[in-house]
Amino acid sequence: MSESLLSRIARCVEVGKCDAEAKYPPAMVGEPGVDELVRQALNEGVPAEQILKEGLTAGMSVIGVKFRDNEVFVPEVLMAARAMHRGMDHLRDSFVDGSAPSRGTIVVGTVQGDMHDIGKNLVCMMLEGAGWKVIDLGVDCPPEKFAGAVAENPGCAVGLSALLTTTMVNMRSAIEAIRQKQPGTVVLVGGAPVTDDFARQITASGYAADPQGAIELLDELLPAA
Ligand code: B1M
Repeated sequence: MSESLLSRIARCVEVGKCDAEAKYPPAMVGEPGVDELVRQALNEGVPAEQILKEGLTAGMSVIGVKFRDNEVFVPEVLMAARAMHRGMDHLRDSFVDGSAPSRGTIVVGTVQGDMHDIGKNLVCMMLEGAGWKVIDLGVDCPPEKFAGAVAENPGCAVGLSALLTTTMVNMRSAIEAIRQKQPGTVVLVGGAPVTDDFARQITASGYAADPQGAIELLDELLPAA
């Protein structure tokens, strides 16, 4: 039962079906969308992690492959991203229940030139759930924006996200600007094209492949007092 529900969520992300009221895609007018189906899954007790992985992210992976293969284009991907956000809104409370003690402050942003924020938002949500105070700078953040946030939050850690091979190089200048303001700042990097090796080259403190990896790396680099 919940398996087919998760497949329906994935399908709705793939085709950009946000909710029952949505007029897009025309073939699905009146049918439930991500909004209703994610709520239904939560009501049925499906764990938020499973909804995220087997529903929302699964749908986004399909659209990712189609985008790469030129089977769909930017408008379709934007519709899918919008639908995914609708689902993530419902999962936020499950990941961020406020029960974890404060672990410190982390500034997070997508680097300059890069507009991708779905993965970064997930990382922010999970870090909040793990007890971090997250300052989300958004997308397309120039080095000075990170440096400014670090100056305003002494002792904070920083998380940089990039999804493009052309923008991941901007992580280096962001790290330089951050460390100029606050030497020794712990800076994590992540995003699909980023690797451990690249992280070492740009003197990042570490690379995390996913939000859980980011939480564990922070625990390792900045152990709780
Ligand atoms: Co873009 N895009 N996109 N895109 N897009 C990719 C990244 C791409 C791989 C698609 C493809 O060709 N298959 C490709 C990059 C190729 C490359 O550089 N090698 C690409 C391209 C080329 C582009 C444009 C240049 C397309 C164009 O205009 N011709 C353009 C660039 C715009 C810009 O940024 N300047 C563009 C635009 C867009 C949209 C705006 C349409 C939209 C973004 C909407 C949004 O984010 N609000 C979009 C999308 C949605 C994608 C794909 C389909 C999905 C990305 C995504 O959200 N994944 C993507 C293909 C793909 O990845 N399959 C693609 C789901 C998300 C949960 O995963 O972001 O990887 P991800 O995050 C993961 C991990 O990476 C990690 O944790 C997350 C959760 O597990 N993580 C971190 C991320 N940040 C982290 C930070 C950490 C730790 C872990 O620590 C700090």
